[in-house]
Amino acid sequence: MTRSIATTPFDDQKPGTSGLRKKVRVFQQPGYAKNFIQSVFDVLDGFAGQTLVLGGDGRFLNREVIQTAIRMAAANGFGRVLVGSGGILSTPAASNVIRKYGAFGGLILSASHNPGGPDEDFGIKYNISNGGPAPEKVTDAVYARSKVIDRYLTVDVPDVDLDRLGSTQVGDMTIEVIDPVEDYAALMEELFDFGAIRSLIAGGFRLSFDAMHAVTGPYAHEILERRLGAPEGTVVNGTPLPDFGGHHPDPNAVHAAELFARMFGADAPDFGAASDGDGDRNLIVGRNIFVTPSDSLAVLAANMGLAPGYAGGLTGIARSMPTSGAADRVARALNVPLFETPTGWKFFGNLLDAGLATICGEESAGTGSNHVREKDGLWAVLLWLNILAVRRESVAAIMADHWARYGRNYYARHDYEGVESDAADRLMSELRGGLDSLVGQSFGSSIVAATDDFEYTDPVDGSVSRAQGVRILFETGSRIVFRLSGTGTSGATLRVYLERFEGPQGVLDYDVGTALEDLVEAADAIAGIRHHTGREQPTVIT
Ligand code: G16
Repeated sequence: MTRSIATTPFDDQKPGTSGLRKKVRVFQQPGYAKNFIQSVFDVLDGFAGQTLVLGGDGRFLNREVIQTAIRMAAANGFGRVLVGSGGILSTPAASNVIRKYGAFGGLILSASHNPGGPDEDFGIKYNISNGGPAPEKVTDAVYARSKVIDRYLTVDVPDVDLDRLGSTQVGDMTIEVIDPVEDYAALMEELFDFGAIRSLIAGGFRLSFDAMHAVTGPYAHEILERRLGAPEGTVVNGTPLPDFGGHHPDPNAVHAAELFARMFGADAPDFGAASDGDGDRNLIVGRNIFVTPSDSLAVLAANMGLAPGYAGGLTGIARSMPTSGAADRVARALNVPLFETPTGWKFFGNLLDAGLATICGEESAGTGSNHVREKDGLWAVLLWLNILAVRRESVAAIMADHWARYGRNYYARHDYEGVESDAADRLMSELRGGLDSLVGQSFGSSIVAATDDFEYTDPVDGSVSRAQGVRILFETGSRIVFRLSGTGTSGATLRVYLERFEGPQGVLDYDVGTALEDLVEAADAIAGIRHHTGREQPTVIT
């Protein structure tokens, strides 16, 4: 019944920061998704008879590729596939299912916060048995294989009914269609004090969660409204749609503008939050206050012990390099190590597996812990709620208290999206070429103390990742980081990360834009952003 189908390679199947992301039209080319999935299977060893987890964020093409992957998994010799009903599994829920059921790995179909629909984005990523994204050595091998692949394996069977829970057979392989929410909700109940959050909400605390018509809708309805008693309507845009209702499911001030308006408007709720396409990112907004992801990581780390799942304390904190140093100060106060990794959740996996870090976070709205091996949007929301339920203070009061204790890292990321790739490459290579001569130069009142191109040696397996972002460090402690995004699907996105630190005795209530004005000027002077990109302004500021 297994058929081997001849195919020819595509030359553009290099996984980026998080799996293979391309336009839907690219994935619709005959053989494109199949080549990639077969390339993944071809570089894996020892999965005969084992379990594969399958699910996605429900975007356009999700169901079709799930059916394809089921046939290919059967043909390649997997023993069992666990698939979320409707083809749905959020990224953190998939990570949990992989771990809980001892699966060999999983395929997660998502392009995360990128828009969906026939003219938008699709993606496939492979996660390994610890539930985390495949490390670079695996993704590099997949890319190498994709360049020479000459056949894929499949079976001729009808589509599996993804909307009926239960088991069926495809050849020798069992397919189990599982409830995508149940295992995840049970894990959240283990980690957090649902009783305390329920009584906070019952006492009149109001919250608003924007699921952005993406995967977290069903999870948030179940957990926030059914289990925690928040009134119906707390979750908005709660039905996953193949095109996310025409929006970018990217939880930031631009794409979650309605939530921002609600939280900064008259009669704002006490707490606002949102998640992205596949449910691994989070946005936290208090009444009249936006909490940057870097600050959120620091506050969560400092207060985590208030949640029952973390009452034993932390072993360490990890952040990606461009994430602000706010968490570093918390690590110092807690006397635990701080790990600085390149961008990409995959770099946290080894630290979490080795028990070196308990909480990890990134400036790109991703925070998570050792409960799974992915960042986790609803987890961050629930940890915030647990902290608020214990401290009974407003988000603004918690932030003010945090800054007064640790100081404040003013922080912003400026993205220049859709820049012509050659221009972006030129900008980066000129910047790299001139790094040494920058040291000692003044920009405004700031003098450059050091520069480098970030390099990371994994403390667990010793693997080295080079050229992970250019850092300009000023004598004042301010910092500018430049790197190109590894998740875009058209042109290049230049990311410029700006950070300025004020100690506990400094000015802690500047407007962020004003606080960073000089650094914005310096960034342009150093990298020639206007000159290379032709842009006067960033596309998005987060
Ligand atoms: C992915 C990765 C994150 C990374 C982010 C941005 O997030 O999982 O670790 O920080 O992309 O990466 P880049 O700056 O290269 O675009 P997601 O939510 O898109 O999967």
